[in-house]
Formats: sequence, structure tokens, C-alpha cells
Amino acid sequence: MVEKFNSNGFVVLENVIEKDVFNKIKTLAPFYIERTLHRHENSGNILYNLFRTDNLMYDFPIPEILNNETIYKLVKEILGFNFRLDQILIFFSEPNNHIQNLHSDQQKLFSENIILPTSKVSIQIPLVDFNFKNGGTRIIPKTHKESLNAIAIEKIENKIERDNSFTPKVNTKSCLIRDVRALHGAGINKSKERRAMLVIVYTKEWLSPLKTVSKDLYFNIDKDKRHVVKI
Ligand SMILES: O=C(O)CCC(=O)C(=O)O
Repeated sequence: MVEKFNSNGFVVLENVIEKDVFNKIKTLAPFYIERTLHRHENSGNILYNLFRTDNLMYDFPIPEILNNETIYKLVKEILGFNFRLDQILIFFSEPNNHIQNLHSDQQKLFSENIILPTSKVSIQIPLVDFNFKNGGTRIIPKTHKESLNAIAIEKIENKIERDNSFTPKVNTKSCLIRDVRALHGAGINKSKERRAMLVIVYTKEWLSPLKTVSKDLYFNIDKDKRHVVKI
């Protein structure tokens, strides 16, 4: 798995989220989404940062996700010992959203042209099956170690416009782990249903400060995994 991730810049882990954990997220996420809709209306891809704007609801199953052994082990292989939790987000797009242009989530860390190993990953946990029809995240493999300029990115955008092979199918209870540098962007949601996902962002130890969480959350994280946050 780690080789596949390193080569392509992303990997899908099938059926790693327990059913009851998935059901809880699916039930509780709309509470946050609906509040965001009041502010943004139905335009494009909207994000809700659970750290920045609100305390987590006490029964939102974040500890269960942080304790997920399969995800934890792979992230540790990718980011190394003492990696950190940086963000917890919900992304969603309503039917007929605007396409989101291909982009990278991380700027070059140095002006020199050095290719660095992965220092930040995004764990996408879909709340509905992600596919081309509902505008699932488009990802361009092997772009995490390239620094493309705007013209090159636009060329790729035009080339892949109707190509469904850049939209990895990620079913519910599975997750996708992406190097945030890999070019990606939400497609157009042509289904009748909202497309949403929970996103957990982890970084290498040196990239972000340790985030403070509630005691409640902290002590519900397995002892060996508490290094990702602080109280
Ligand atoms: O909504 C999506 O599928 C992708 C959103 C995303 O990753 C981003 O905005 O950076």
C-alpha cells in the first residue's frame, strides 16, 4: 500500500470504517453542513472546519477514526513517528455545483527545486459512494512530486474534462489517503444527492503545531496514538 501511495500520490483503503462509526458520521455531519449552507448557499465546494469554528459534538466519532488501526499504521508509514493531526473538515457539494479547478493543497516549501517526501496527507472518508456522476474528487496520479505551473495545470484540466478515469471510485466505509500536493478537484455533482465527506488532515511532526483538543477527546484516543494532539 505504501509503495502504491508513494508512486501515485494517493491510495484507496477498502472497507476500513466500521459500520456503526460510519452511521454516526452520516447522521451527525448534516448538523454542520446545514449551518454552512446558511452562509455560502449552493455554490461550489464548501468546507466546514470542525476545529476552527466549533467544538466537536461529544458523540461525533473522531476518536474512533483516530484509533482506526489500518489508517493509523499506513499514515505512520508515510509520515513517520510522531505525526500530527492538523485539521478535521467536512467537504460537500450540492447537486449542480461548480466544478472545482485542479489544484494542490500545499505550496512548495523551498524555492529550490527539491522533491520532498510527503509531509501532509488528507484522509477522505466519503458519506456517499464517490463516483464520476456525483462529482467525486478527481485526482491526477503522480503529480505530488511535480511542481506544475498554471498553464500546465489548465492543459491537464482541459484534457481530462470528460474522462471518468481520473475519479477514483471510493465507496462508503472505505477511505482515500492523498498526498495533499497531488493535483485534485471536485467534479460536477450531476446526481440528485449531496456529496459529502469527512476529511482528516495529518502532517509530519515539523510541519504543524500540536492542536489542543478537549480532555474528553484526548482520553478517548488510544494511548499509543495520543501523540497526534495535546490537551
Ligand atoms: O470536494 C472534493 O472532492 C475535494 C475538495 C478538496 O480536496 C479541496 O478543496 O482541496
